[in-house]
Amino acid sequence: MKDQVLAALSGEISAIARLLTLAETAGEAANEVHEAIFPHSGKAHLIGITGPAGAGKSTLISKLAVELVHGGQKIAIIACDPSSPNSGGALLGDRIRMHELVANDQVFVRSIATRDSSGGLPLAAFRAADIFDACGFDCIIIETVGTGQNQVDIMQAAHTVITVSAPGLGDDIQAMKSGLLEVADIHVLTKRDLAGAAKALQDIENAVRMRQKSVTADGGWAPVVLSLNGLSGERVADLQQAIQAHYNHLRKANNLQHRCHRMFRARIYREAVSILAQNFRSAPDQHLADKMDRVMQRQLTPAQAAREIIG
Ligand SMILES: Nc1nc2c(ncn2[C@@H]2O[C@H](COP(=O)(O)OP(=O)(O)OP(=O)(O)O)[C@@H](O)[C@H]2O)c(=O)[nH]1
Ligand SMILES: [Mg+2]
Repeated sequence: MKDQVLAALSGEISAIARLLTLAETAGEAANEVHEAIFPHSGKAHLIGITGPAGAGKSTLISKLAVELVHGGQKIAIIACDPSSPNSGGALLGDRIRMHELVANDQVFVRSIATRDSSGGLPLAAFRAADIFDACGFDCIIIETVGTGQNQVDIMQAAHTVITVSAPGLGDDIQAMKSGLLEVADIHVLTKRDLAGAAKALQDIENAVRMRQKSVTADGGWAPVVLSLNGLSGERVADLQQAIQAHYNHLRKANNLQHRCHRMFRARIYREAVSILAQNFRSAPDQHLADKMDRVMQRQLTPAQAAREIIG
């Protein structure tokens, strides 16, 4: 394992791929890899991109990655697949759309199945991000589908948070406004070539402006709203500039430190929840049955039973 870690740290692609596979399997080996890698991480720019299914995230990320590579950066893309029975197509779709990137050795695309029951981003995605970071990738993009609270929570684990929406998504945009507005640094409306794009952009701008009135500015960063066409690449350069501007902003004063606090708080919380769930699941059946009986007889509250089971 030590040799593999050293090979990966020196940038050897096959060694990186093996570590990524190991990191995805929950258990001792995954922990060992992560513990060896983590001290070498902390240099990359982590970008979280989220939005409703089919909004155009992967199409945009492909174009964005090409721009970033032209700017001299080495890019990793982590696409999270919700691994529902219907999502096989979406994952395959991502692979096809990102196909143009496969030939480019400055871009590494990795799909990760979201297996955890909460439906959120799996911790494995962040382990993967740490591996890419330690192994010399400058910029790591994590794509997740969704608009709910899980995404809001987990997106706090990125340096720069970007929402992607598109005309005609209606309620999805509403849902996104409620939570992600609070955490997103950049709001992208893609598919600006479609009817209704101007109105959808206006809606997002209004929602962002309302939020700014009610919340004190995040270290002075005013969220950017922009529209582009992910298929043709029109105005993708504007997004690249906004990302760079946000990163420059983070590097001023204590902003990066504040953001990193927020990032690790979100991650530690998720790790803690995962450990507790694991403890619960590994409790012996008999132990669980005993507690259940006592709850049924009103000798224990469910909360007392939970505390006794988790220990
Ligand atoms: N007209 C138009 N179509 C677009 C644009 N961007 C993406 N699309 C199309 O929208 C569809 C969905 O694009 P994806 O990039 O797969 O969207 P996604 O958000 O990654 O989808 P999931 O990962 O499945 O949630 C595809 O058919 C794209 O070709 C755009 O700017 N204009
Ligand atoms: Mg996608």
